[in-house]
Amino acid sequence: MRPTSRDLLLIVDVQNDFCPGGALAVPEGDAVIAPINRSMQAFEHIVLTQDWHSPRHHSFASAHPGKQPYEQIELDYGPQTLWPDHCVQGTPGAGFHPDLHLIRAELILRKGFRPEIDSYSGFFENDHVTPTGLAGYLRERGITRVFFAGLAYDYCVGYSALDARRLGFDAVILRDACRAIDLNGSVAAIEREFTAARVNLIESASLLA
Ligand code: VGL
Ligand code: ZN
Repeated sequence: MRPTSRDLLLIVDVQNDFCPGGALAVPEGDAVIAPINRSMQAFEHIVLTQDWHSPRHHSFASAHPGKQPYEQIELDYGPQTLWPDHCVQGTPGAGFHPDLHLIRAELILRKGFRPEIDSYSGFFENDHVTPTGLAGYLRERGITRVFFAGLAYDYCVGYSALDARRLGFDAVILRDACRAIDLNGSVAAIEREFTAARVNLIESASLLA
């Protein structure tokens, strides 16, 4: 599967807080870096997303007295899982992992900066209606298929891939270049949605074969 100029690699949230030692560490989060750096060689177009929260963001348990991380609450736009404080704007935890190759990235898209609303997807905030602008960017640049890698498989990668399909893009996840949080069956749940939405899963090695 050789990518063309109409394909783009979207690298999701490979930030210090999602890697071992970080505030919201994904198990083996840093294991995505080697396959991502290798996969970049196969792509003409590369975009990164960066989780970029205001201090006291409403997705943080610390913003809700009496609530603990990983509990779920209802916000105006529906259910929201509460997280430890993470990826706060300008902090080291919000930075990209130092081993990730950034040189060839054409765009860094920040998301989750509005204090009252979370944004798992790179395309829409968690109300599923407020766009980030990414779809317009991709369409203006003639991109028709998006390949996904990064963190976390069952949250920001998965939500982004599902939104890509809703917006009419083909979506392919590089499975070995992602790691999951796996909270309350979140991997099994999102994989059912991948099947229904025709999000494809491949191994990154098949890009360079
Ligand atoms: C993410 C939870 C909260 C992710 C971001 O990048 O998957 N997950 N914020
Ligand atoms: Zn976040």
